[in-house]
Amino acid sequence: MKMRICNGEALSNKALLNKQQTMSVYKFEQTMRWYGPDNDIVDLWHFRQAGCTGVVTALHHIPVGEVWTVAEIEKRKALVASAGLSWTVIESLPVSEDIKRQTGDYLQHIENYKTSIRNIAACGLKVITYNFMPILDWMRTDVSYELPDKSRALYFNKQAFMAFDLFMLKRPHAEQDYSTDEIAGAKAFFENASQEEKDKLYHNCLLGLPGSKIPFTPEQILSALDNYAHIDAAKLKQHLFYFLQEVAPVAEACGVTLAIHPDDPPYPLLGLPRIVSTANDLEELLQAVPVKANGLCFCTGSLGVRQDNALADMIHRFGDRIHFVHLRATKRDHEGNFFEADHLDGDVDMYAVVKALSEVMQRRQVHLPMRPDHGHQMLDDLNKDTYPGYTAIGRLRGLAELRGLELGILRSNY
Ligand code: DNO
Repeated sequence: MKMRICNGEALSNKALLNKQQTMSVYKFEQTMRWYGPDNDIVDLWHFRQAGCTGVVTALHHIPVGEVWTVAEIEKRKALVASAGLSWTVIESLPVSEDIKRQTGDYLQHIENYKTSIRNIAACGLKVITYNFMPILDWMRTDVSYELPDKSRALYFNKQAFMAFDLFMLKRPHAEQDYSTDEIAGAKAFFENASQEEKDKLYHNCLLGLPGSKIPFTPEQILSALDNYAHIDAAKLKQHLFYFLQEVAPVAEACGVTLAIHPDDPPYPLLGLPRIVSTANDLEELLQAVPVKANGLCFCTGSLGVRQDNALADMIHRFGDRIHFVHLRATKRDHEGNFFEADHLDGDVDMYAVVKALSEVMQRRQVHLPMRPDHGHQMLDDLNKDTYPGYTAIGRLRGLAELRGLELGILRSNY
């Protein structure tokens, strides 16, 4: 009789099936991001139809730095519940620029952050995602990059970005950040681009933060950059660790976990420091405040842009502190440009990633919330005005593939 190994025990296929049906198997809690009732064209019920049990959302209407009240949190929670879903993760409870720079009202903002954490806990929510990227969140040079199958993806072209920085934004001293060859390449790129291509690049690079469709103006970016003139990576780290020392114990005490999102892309942009890009960065920030509440949002699309980030190893290494997972794959070329590939394609070894996460979940006996991060604009969504990366159909495809991958891994291992 053919035997299979389950948790070190040799079992027949039938015995294995019986065992799998009775034992607790820990798997992803499937979610998608929802931008809320006023901003998102994707209907809450569509998430359920895609197989989600929860959504990831935020109160984008509350200005950054202010308190999220219990009443506002409860209102959103009830709305999500009206479609039979739970509000699984907050993405994001944003950290103000004042906190990142330690200027102005930062102490008050930190107190407000603590109050929001307590209010979130009082409403029964458990995971808060945030990031510590100065000024900009994610950055792409093209948000409708046509793939061979005519679907559209997000794309980052280094030369295009340098051209934007040097010749459109005209950031003071930008040339000091690039080599002579890079500047020559960016110049050639710029000179060969049509006016339409330049306009598109300009618009994409100035796109507002997720949750807003209002682009930055160049003046806003330049003056915001000026405010970071004296903040290097070491200083920004100090600010992050100070923030964590203040807020993580509050989260720990009320049973909420904090999940920091890595830099996207994971290297400095526009001369701004980026400090959550590598395994060492993650190690340092976890050690700075060694409590469970100080944890990670493990985003494979962001971290995976760097070849030196060995994702499955990092999952094993930091597994105890991963509280939320974004699954996405990017494909890079030899020049460092990358586009967002299909979820099971690209440079991310998604099989190894899901297997490692699955092992972490069995060991910790938790169901980690996961969302398929981004998706291609495809089929009917090609004619809709959606948030870049957040179409319904592309994410539905991503989730379906990831769910199948996880099931295959679970059935062959447990
Ligand atoms: C992009 C997202 C990020 C993320 C924030 C978390 O699609 O993954 O915008 O939500 O960085 O604070």
